[in-house]
Amino acid sequence: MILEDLGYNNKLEKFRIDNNLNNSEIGRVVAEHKERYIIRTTTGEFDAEITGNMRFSAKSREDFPAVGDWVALTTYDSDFALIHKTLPRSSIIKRQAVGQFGEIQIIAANIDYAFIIQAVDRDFKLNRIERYLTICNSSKVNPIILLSKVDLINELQISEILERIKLRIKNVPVIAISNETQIGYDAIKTIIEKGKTYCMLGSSGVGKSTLLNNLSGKTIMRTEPISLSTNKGRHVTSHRELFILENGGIIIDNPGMREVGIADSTGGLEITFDLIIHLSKKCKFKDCTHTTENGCSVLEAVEKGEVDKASYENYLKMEREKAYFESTVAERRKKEKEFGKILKNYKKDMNKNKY
Ligand SMILES: Nc1nc2c(ncn2[C@@H]2O[C@H](COP(=O)(O)OP(=O)(O)OP(=O)(O)O)[C@@H](O)[C@H]2O)c(=O)[nH]1
Ligand SMILES: [Mg+2]
Ligand SMILES: [Zn+2]
Repeated sequence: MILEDLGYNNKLEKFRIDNNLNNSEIGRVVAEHKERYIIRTTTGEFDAEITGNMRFSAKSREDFPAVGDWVALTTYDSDFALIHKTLPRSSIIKRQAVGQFGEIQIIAANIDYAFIIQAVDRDFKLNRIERYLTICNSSKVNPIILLSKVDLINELQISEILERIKLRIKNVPVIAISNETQIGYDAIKTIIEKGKTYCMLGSSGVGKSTLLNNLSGKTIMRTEPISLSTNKGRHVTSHRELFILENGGIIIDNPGMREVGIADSTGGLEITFDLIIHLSKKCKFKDCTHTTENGCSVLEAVEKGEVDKASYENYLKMEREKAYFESTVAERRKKEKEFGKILKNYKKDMNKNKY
């Protein structure tokens, strides 16, 4: 195994040399369990923790390693290591942490492509696809939509759903697949390249782990039928993990997500809803909210049916969510700053009192 097999590239190597990391080993985070990491290097797999220094200098969740990250580490024994640096990320997929406003959760780092997976059964929601797209678009990750479990419906129904997706979502590849019949697998296999990293996103039970198992030809992830009584996924996969396929592609499996909250989605909404953004430049008022204003080009286009109404509503909802997220983050920063000042003054007083 060489590092390139794990997705290592020239840019990372340049950083390693420029930062004199010659005395460290380089590895990739393949799994994380509550701040314990499993790192793959050229020599094997290591259980690892971050150094105290790294922990204390971390300002937010983003300063901790995540699955897919490249790290500099020192190995001890045959299976333990300490991580002292995270190498710069080419991309990072994140969402608003469930139940914690203003907090983000990192899904994975250094991802080239995301497979946004939705099953054709009760799981199918265009609004949710747009949500995942926004996250991918703000993360510099190329999205590919996989419509899964198409064995459950007939040809006509499949083309109807594909048509509905295409009406609302342009310029994103959509592949209809079945893990039962393996229809669509050829198309997926032509997309998966050696040394590139793919991340699977989707609700519980859509068939992410089944797809991974089938592509690898091995049962590397446990899969289970969805409980029929509640009709909800059972969250069979409990943690993120990175695997290398035989053709050299690198895939990250994720636990199913129930909520996909928009975190700081710089540019994400603009790309996902480019038509709306384009129209909004022609609105009469510069600060148009596209809700009630006269002379709003967006509203006009919605009325004429040129912009899908549901898509427009989804856009407004995510815009509000983003604004709320940003204000919560700003609020917290302010509080932290105030607390910092108190601490500083306190230390000053302590020093004064010494003399
Ligand atoms: N009919 C049909 N069933 C499928 C297909 N793919 C997966 N399943 C079934 O759906 C159930 C859930 O599949 P998993 O692969 O565990 O789903 P998952 O997305 O990994 O779920 P989590 O790990 O909970 O996020 C299993 O019973 C699979 O056998 C498919 O293409 N067609
Ligand atoms: Mg799974
Ligand atoms: Zn407007």
